[in-house]
Parts: sequence; structure tokens; C-alpha cells
Amino acid sequence: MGASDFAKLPHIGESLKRKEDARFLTGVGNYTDDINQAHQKYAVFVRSPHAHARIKGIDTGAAAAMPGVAAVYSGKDIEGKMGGLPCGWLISNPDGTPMKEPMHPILAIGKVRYVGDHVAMVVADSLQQARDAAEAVQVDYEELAPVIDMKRAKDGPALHDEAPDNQCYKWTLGDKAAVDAAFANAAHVSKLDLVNNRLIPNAIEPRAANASYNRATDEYTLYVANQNPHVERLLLTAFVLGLPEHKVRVIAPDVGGGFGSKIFLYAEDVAVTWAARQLGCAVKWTSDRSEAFLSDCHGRDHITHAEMAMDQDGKFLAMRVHTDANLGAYLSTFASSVPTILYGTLLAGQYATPQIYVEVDGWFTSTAPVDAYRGAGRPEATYVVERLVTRCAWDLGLAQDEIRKRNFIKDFPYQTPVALQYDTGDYFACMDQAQQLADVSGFEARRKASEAKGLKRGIGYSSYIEACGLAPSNIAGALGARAGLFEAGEVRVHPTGSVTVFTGSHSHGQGHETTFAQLVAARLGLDPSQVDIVHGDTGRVPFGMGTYGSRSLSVGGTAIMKALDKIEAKAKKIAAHLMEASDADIEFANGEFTVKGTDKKVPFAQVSLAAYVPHNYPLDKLEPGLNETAFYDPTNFTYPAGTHICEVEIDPETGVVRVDRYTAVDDFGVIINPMIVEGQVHGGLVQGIGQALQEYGVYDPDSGQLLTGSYMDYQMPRAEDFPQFRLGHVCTPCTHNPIGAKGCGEAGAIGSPPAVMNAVLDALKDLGVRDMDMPATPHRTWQAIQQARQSA
Ligand code: MCN
Repeated sequence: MGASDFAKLPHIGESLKRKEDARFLTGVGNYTDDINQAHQKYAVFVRSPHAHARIKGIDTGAAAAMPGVAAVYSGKDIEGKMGGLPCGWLISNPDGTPMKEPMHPILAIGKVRYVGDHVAMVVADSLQQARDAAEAVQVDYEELAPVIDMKRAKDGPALHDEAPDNQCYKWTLGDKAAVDAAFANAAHVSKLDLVNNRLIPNAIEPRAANASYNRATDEYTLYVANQNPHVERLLLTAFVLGLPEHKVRVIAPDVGGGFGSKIFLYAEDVAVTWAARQLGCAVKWTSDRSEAFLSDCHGRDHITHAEMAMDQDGKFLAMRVHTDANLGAYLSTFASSVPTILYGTLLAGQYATPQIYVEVDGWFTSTAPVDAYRGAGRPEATYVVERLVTRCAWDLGLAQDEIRKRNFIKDFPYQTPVALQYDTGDYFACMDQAQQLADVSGFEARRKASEAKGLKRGIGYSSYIEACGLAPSNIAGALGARAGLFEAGEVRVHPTGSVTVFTGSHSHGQGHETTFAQLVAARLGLDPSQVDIVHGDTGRVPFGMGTYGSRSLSVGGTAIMKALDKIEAKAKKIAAHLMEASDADIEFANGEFTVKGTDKKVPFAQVSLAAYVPHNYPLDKLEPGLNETAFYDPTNFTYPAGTHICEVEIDPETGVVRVDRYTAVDDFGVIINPMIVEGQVHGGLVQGIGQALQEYGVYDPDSGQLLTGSYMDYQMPRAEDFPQFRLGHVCTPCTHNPIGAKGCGEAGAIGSPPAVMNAVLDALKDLGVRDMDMPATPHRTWQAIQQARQSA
């Protein structure tokens, strides 16, 4: 079935209310912390108070003797008994040597390397007992100078012996000589220095893990707040604990948001699983919020210099980018891929720039590991491209939309100079619709009205593209991925015609239980209430690579479509048998099998019953049952794209920036559930605008303490900070999946930061402010205005 036929099926394009919300809204969701097992004990982690220190000794004696304490483990208890946390992506230096991969131990061995590093684990009968005993663990530290500023990382003390200059890798992409030549002959060159601020993920549910071990069967069960249970199991067993994979069942039940931060294998998950066997009981750990600030992987944290070479008319000739990327103290699961593969390949944006060269230096610093966070590399790339493109417009005296339209890619498929091939898109249509929805023609009048109130008003554009539907295994493998990135799905049709679907995707807020049910119901002619979606359990789902990179519908959904193709093919044979017709004459539509050219028909439920009640069945030709599994490996990424237009109003006396209007027109290809997609866009926009205006993870440059370790200092966006978003859609179906869908889960967070910052800078232009970094907090904005006034 092709995308255009699929889009016409019933339930496709219907804004059905989310099936899963009934349990969430009535308080019967089942999160990891809700799970309690018989004879369970509680784990608490002793964390490093220092950013960089040598561990001279750990005295666990007093803690171990405290009431209720079952065990206190430190690095020496695990050394040699398990591996370190692995990194899933190998990045090579330009000379072909591999990146530096220092050991990331489950409990610190010899040294701590950031505030919050896991040093010891206390397990006790109650949480309070474990907390009290953790206080009694004595660690003798010899403090060392931390490495906080990545620009000076190479001069700092080495965090790891393997990386004496603290550099993990240098990575390049593109033809440097061609780019340099284009710059040498350019009529105009625009330049920009940018900081992409460090973000700290804040899912509503903090991380949690609860592991048990069954001595009778030698099997482990790990409940964990995680986005990809099969990958967690693979890394845990094959790389760290050396266990046979089938002996470990990983269950990620309801998960209260992840935004990327729960796709990694964390030390705490390993430690409780190992301890469950040592102690012969279940061991439970739930992170508290302060611990989450310190120990969840952070996001972004780039420093970039970018340049664009243009001809006389503002046509882009070449782009040159250098980025320093902070990787934190250790390489987390996907850390190496984020500032490289997922970043450099997106630098073409929506533009036909003939040559692009990018160079990325990845640094170890004494900070929490940095890894994927909603968008992962693509928001960073979009921020560079879209801020630079607006800078080019202003340098040349062109309007923000004009320079974009002069350089938009027009013909598809389009091969970028940075490895990707875009299959479809219509960037002009997104721009036109966004300008209409945003009422751009009324902007001047609104600007004057703001001026009359003593306020500055600005407008900012961002025409983003992203690559999602991660990922074609062949391409990912060639770029260093150590695993395939396909997806699996199983469709089990029950005798009465209802259906259970087992998917390797994981829903932790994205509404898969609804949209995947819509997809299956549409194909089989059922009501979505007859379809249940099961996910998040390695014991029930055949296999899975999980949810990230806005891949679940385009990759996970396509695996289900492939299983449905098999179901349909077999059901047609059964229908042919029931109607005494030839297989080739059977047609299936709207839940009915018909014999071509006759009025003979049987409904789907009759066929499903016949599959399990095989009277007069040709058993030599047809197996009973209606249950099919499929794996799907995409042939390309999907390329959602759009234009966002932001309007801000700024009080120059206080520096307060207020987002007055925000318009997003996106192309997600064929959409299954518009309401869910709009919800995804809303969530992404709030995160992206939060990054632009409020959120900033900051470490003290001298001590390495996290200065933004609570909501007192780390400002999360709230509903009152936003206007009603104006959303529109353009549809150019993806050409290489049968749904025609492109991912929507990250687009809002990718498109919005540059739109906001371009609007802020547009508002402040005539006050002489030329540049400013995110987040545009009142303090920063006010300071920028004062500095511009002083230097005027
Ligand atoms: N969808 C659709 N039509 C389309 C595209 C998607 O109806 N053309 C639907 C899908 O069926 C799915 C939802 O929209 O129900 C999102 O689909 P998709 O874009 O495939 O993204 P994923 O389901 O793979 O979700 C991952 C994405 C990512 S990478 C992050 S980060 C993120 C996000 O989703 N984290 C989230 N959204 C989140 N939302 C919540 N509430 N919590 C998170 O942690």
C-alpha cells in the first residue's frame, strides 16, 4: 500500500482522544516508582561533592554497621567484575584513529570527575535507613583542579589518562579545499560566534530502577524508566554484566517523559541489577530531583564559529563551521554521535549551499555527561544555520524571508554536500503559509503600537529542516553506529477479531497507544478500540530499538505495516478457502474480503475466527493462527521541515522579553492524528523557547559546582510564558515509507530557538545590539542594551 492510499483510509487524519489518558488522568498509571516487589530493599547513591578529585580511600565500615543496612558497595567491590558504561557510536579522527573511550565505571574507581559522579551505593531495608547510612560513608578525597571551560580544556589537568589533552576526538565533514576556494572568491562573507547553552532535562518522572533476581530460574527482571528497553538490556548484558541476554527481562512501564534523557544506560540501572543478585532480593532506586539535576545527562553545550560566503545577490556559495562540543566527564551512550553525525549532516538546512565544511572538537570536562536531548544535534545545527542566515540578510540589507527564498532548495530529491539526500519538501509553501498565519503584513503597524508604549518589537524567522526516523542501519553503520537502528512489530489477531500489537517503539508521552491503534484499525477495517498496543517489555515484545529521533511512526509504524501486509496476505488465503475462490481473486477493503466481480464477501472477524477454528482447513497448505512479525530497516531518514515566525516585545528598561506571537508551519508528511501532532509541536516549542529565553545549566568555573541545581536557579518554562501558538501544515509525503509520514516529535524544539533569538535581535537592532547569546533572560537582555548604549 502506498502513502496516498494509506492517507485515505478511515481513522487516518482523525483527532481521536488519547486512549492512554484515561489511566493517566484517573491516577492509575503504573510508573517504575509505583512498582514494589516482595522483600525489596532500597538503594541510595553516595555522590561526589567535588568536580575532580582523587579517591584516597573509602571507609564504609560505619555505614555498613547501621541499622537495616544490607550492603555498601564502592568501586573496589565491582572492579574487574563488570565492564564500564559503553558508547554506541564510534567517531574517528581525520587521520583514521578512533576517538578516546576512557572507562566509565559503574562506581568511581580511583577518581571522581564531576559533581554528582557515583561513588558508592548503600542498600538498606528502608529508604531512610539507606539515606542515613549514605551520610556515614567516609570518602577521603584529594581535590584536583577541575576542567570546566572547554575552550581551555587542553591546558587543564587530564581527566583521563587516555586523553592527556582532554580531547575525545576531532571530526570533520565536507570538502575543505572547495570551501576555502569559494570563500576566497566570495563577494560577501558573514560571520557569527554562537553559544548553544547547556540544558538540563526535566521530565516529570525522574529516573528510577527496580531490579530483582530469581535464583530458581537464574533470571533477572529490571523495571526501569527508560525509552528503549531492548537496547538497555543489550548494553547491560553484553557490555557491562556479561550475562546471557535472555536471562534478563527489562520492563519500561509507564514513563513520564524522557526527551532523550532516558535512552542511555545509566550506572544506577546496572548497580541495582548487580546488587539484586548479590543480595538475593529486589533493589529499588528512585532519583530525587536534586540528584537528577546532577546526574542525568545534560544536553547541547556548543561553542561555534560559523561563516557564510555569498555572491553579489546573496546566493550562498559555501559555509564553514567550527564547533567545540562539551561531552562532559565521560562518554554517555550516544554522546559521540550528537555533535557530529546528527549535527554536521544537518548544516545544509533548507538551502542549496553548494559546499559546506564543518570541524568539531569534542572535549572532556569535569561536568555531567552531555548526550542527546530533544532534537540531539539538529537543534544545534539549526541554530547555527538560521542565526547565520538572518545575519547574512542583515549584512546585505535584505529581509529575512527574502534571503531564505533566494536560497531555498527547489528540486527533489536533493543531495546535500554533507551526506544527506532529502526526498521531498516544499519550503516555499511552508514560508507562504507561515507568513499568512503570522500576519506578517501587519507587523509594521504592531511595531509602531509597541513603540508608542515604549516597547521594542521584533520579528524572527527560522526555516528549519531535520533528519529523523533514525535510522537506515547501513548509513548509520558507515557513520560509526555500533548497532542497527531498525524496528520490529508483531500483530496478533485474536479469534474474535480484536488485535494486540507488540511494538519495539516506546511511548512515554507521544500517544502511540492511540496513533498505532488508528493505523492498525485503518488497515484492518476495525474500530481503534479493538486494537491494543503493547510496548516497553523485552519479555513480551519480540525486539525493539526504542524511541528517539522521532522514529516511532516512520520506522516502528512501518514495521507494523509490514506485519499487517503479511496478516492481509494470509487472511486472503483463509477468505479464499471460506468462499471457495482462488487466492488471486480476493480483495480486501473496509474490513471485508470480497471475491472480485461477485457479491460474495466475508467480514474480517469471520476470517480471524476461521484462522483459529480450522474446520475443513487445508492444513497442508495453510497454518492455523493469524499472528505475524516484521522487522523494518528504513532506506533513508525522513526530513520534516518548516518555517517558524516569532514576534517578541521587549521592555528596554527591564530587559523582559515577551513572546507575543508564535507561528509554526511544518511539513510532517501524512499525519495520523492531528491533535497528537499539535501536542507534540506545542511541547517542542515550549522546550525550544525555554532554551532561548530561560534555561541554562551553569557550572562555577573555579569549583565546578553546578550553580543551577534546582528550580530556584534553573528556570523551566511555564504555560503563562506563552501565547496561543498558531500552527499550520504542509504535506509532502515521505517517499520511502508506506505511511508517507515524517517525524514530528522534535521539530518544535529544533525550529524555535533561532526564531526567538532572531526576533530578539531584530527588536534590539536599532538600539545598537548586534549580537547576544541564549538565553535572552531579562538580565542578559538589559545588559546587552546597556553595553550598546555605552559603546554608541
Ligand atoms: N504522528 C502522527 N503523524 C505524523 C508523525 C507522527 O500522527 N506524521 C504521531 C505518532 O504516531 C506519535 C507522535 O505523533 O504518536 C510522535 O511521533 P514521532 O514523530 O514518530 O516521534 P516518536 O514517537 O518517535 O517520539 C520521539 C520524540 C522525541 S525524539 C522526543 S525527544 C520527545 C518527543 O517525541 N520526547 C517526548 N515527544 C515527547 N513527548 C512527550 N510527552 N514526552 C517525551 O519524552
